[in-house]
Amino acid sequence: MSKLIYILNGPNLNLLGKRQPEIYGSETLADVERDCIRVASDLGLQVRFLQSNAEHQLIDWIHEAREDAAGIIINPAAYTHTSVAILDSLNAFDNPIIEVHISNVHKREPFRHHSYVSSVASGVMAGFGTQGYQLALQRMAVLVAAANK
Ligand code: DHK
Repeated sequence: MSKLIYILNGPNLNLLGKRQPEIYGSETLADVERDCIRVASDLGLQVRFLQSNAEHQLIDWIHEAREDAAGIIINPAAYTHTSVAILDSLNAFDNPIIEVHISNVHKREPFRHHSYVSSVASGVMAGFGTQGYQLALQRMAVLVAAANK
């Protein structure tokens, strides 16, 4: 059976493609989901692709992932820079975590340079546009295979 990867997206990412396209590009979140499903299937993985503007909902999905996910790819969006609660929930997840940012947060305002999530992530993708999700899935496939050796 193919392993399940949760791909979680935080606040405002529902507006992807419409919001600040000069920063986040013109692809919609539905486009990203479609590409992730295709790449995951080529890698022998399954994805559960989710977005919420609510911190508690992201935390509930992270708790749910404890039951059935081999890994989590998360773009916590603005919660990256503020949420100890999301960090705590990720600390309760035992499988690999990859953090994704569409933009290069290090090139942007100083408040975006700190991430609460990075301390628990195996790796961080930033500035690769929406392609970062596909690159994260490729890396996740390697981490999941290594964990099952
Ligand atoms: C998305 C957001 O909404 C911002 O709050 C983060 C992240 C960066 C991104 O690049 O995907 O600072």
